[in-house]
Amino acid sequence: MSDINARMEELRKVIRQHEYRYYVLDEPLISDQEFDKLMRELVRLEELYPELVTPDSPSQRVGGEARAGLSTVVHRTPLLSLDNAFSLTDLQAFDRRIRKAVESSYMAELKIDGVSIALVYADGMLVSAATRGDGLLGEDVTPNVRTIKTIPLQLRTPVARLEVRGEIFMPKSEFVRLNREREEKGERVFANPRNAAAGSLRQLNPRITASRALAAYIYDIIHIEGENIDTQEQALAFLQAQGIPINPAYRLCSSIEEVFEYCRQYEEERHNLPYEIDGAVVKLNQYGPRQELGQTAKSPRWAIAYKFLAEEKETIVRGCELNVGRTGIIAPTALLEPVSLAGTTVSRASLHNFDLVRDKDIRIGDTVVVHKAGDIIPEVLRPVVEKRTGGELVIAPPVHCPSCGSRAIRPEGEVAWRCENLNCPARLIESLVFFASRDAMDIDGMGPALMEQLVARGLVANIADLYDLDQDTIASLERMGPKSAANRIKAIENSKNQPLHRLLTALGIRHIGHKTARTLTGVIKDMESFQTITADELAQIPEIGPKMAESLVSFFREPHNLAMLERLAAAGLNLEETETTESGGPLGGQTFVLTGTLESMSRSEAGEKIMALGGKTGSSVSKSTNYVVVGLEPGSKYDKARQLGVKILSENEFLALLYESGA
Ligand code: 1X8
Repeated sequence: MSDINARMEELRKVIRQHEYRYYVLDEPLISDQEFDKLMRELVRLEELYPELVTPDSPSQRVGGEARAGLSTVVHRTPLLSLDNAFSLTDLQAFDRRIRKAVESSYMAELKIDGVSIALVYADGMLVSAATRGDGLLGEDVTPNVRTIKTIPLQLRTPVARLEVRGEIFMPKSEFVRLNREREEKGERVFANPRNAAAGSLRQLNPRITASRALAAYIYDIIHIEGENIDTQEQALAFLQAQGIPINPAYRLCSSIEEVFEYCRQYEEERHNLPYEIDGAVVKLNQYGPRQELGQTAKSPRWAIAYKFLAEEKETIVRGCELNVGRTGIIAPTALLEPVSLAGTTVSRASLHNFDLVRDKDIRIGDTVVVHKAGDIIPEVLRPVVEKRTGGELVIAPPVHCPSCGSRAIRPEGEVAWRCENLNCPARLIESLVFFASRDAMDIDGMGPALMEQLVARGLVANIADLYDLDQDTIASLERMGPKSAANRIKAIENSKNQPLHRLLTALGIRHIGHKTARTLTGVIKDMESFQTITADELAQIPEIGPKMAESLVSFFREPHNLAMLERLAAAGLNLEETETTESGGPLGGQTFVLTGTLESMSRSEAGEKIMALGGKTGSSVSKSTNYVVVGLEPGSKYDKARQLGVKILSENEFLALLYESGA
């Protein structure tokens, strides 16, 4: 029975982690099928042993609200979609229908490829921001939208009520930056700026939204009290005067021919814009005629979207290059017969990973269809199978790392093939910076700039080489005097005494972060034992999953890694766990003070949750307080926290922290 209870507890924990990755981070580690399998096992066990069902089990909200934390908003006016025109002929037909009924000029605007949003200002204050959802029910993303800098929280000249619609989007440059960062971390990349914007907006934790440079254009006033507006032109002027961002690329057109010209112009110029558009929106300028025409169940009769053709070209795959990223990911890149596409000549395209190559069945010699993700990043969409000659070569996953020759490994459940050699030249700089970082060996002053110099000059080719550096060598680097060099040497020397869990963290083994390293060294107290332990034995340790176990074993089997560990030992590094584990739990050692009324739970519930995760609650704010959680109408503790610079959490941020900690 206790075995069954333990299994159920494990399932709940694993499912919660996967839910968090899926719903909050938008970064699932496993397929939907694998997830369903875990959930089915849990539900089956709970049916067999109903007395073991816990109220907080993930099974208790199956089919319930999906996105933990985001609540639903009813749109007072539904968000409609637009009819599409795929050609100028379609536009002409639209114009004829309009002219039969009413007379009005047109407003032509760009169609932004982002996420539709509905904003409500009451008495001049932003009170609600919701996604489109199904048009009737959207998701409340108010805290997230508040982090978007161009959206005013307050109108310049308040009106009683203002409801507007617009588009939140990710500029192309931010999309490229974010995807590059994610690829380096081994995370899935977003397919296009729209997905990236949606993923960033629908976060439980507004801090994640804030870290992504989202932008917005507002294009319609749905409802306004306290101001008269009769045309789209006036609407745009009003929005602009209020400090609300509008897209300046609009054009008032007195005939459909002028609209054609607008569409033609932007179809050509779209690649020079800093954001993605997928067409133009043509709407009647005057509100009176709009009202006369009305709407169908789905869309207004007075507007239409002219859709641009997606830019795709055919070319030939001439070869496949393997590149090793800083985190050891070995990624395939297609070498293409140069082809002009969306404004540039394309001769390479990322194939992302070998699963994708296999699923799309892309071969060397194939004629393929290419496009640009986010209008920027060339990608192979599919092979043109009819054009195969039989001489095409299948692209197989790598056996060895192309940079250092180590055996390539694919951790179970991951898309990436990896080089596990920590000292592979391609991975070296990143590994060194991580090794010295605060949570790891905490070697002060050894950041990227210094590490890059050390590697470029051939002074460091291995983590162990750090411990062979002398003061003169460091002093010879750029922007280094004898004094700062001496400080670096002292910091390196001091790091030799760090406890084993820090060293284990510093090695940067996949899935083994600071917390897991602590758990491990609570049981396995010297480095040597890690070299002989099996995956099965590791998996016996509570909180150590099969992925972690597999990752550890493969790390300690890699000959380059073993050679490096031997050198670290010879350099005199401490290889035993010396620090006793702090009070356990993800919030271990953290003190919280609560002030004001929380909406989602009582204060005592909040206290219980904090304690269940190993944290403590305090009644007064001091310098040793880690967090002050601020609810509605907070008291003087809030001011005290601000005075002392104690970290302040909104209720949403607090919930996100609890969730991340497994509550
Ligand atoms: C969607 C969009 C509209 C506009 C721009 N971008 C969009 N994605 C616009 O009106 N300028 S209107 C719209 C809709 O009504 N579904």
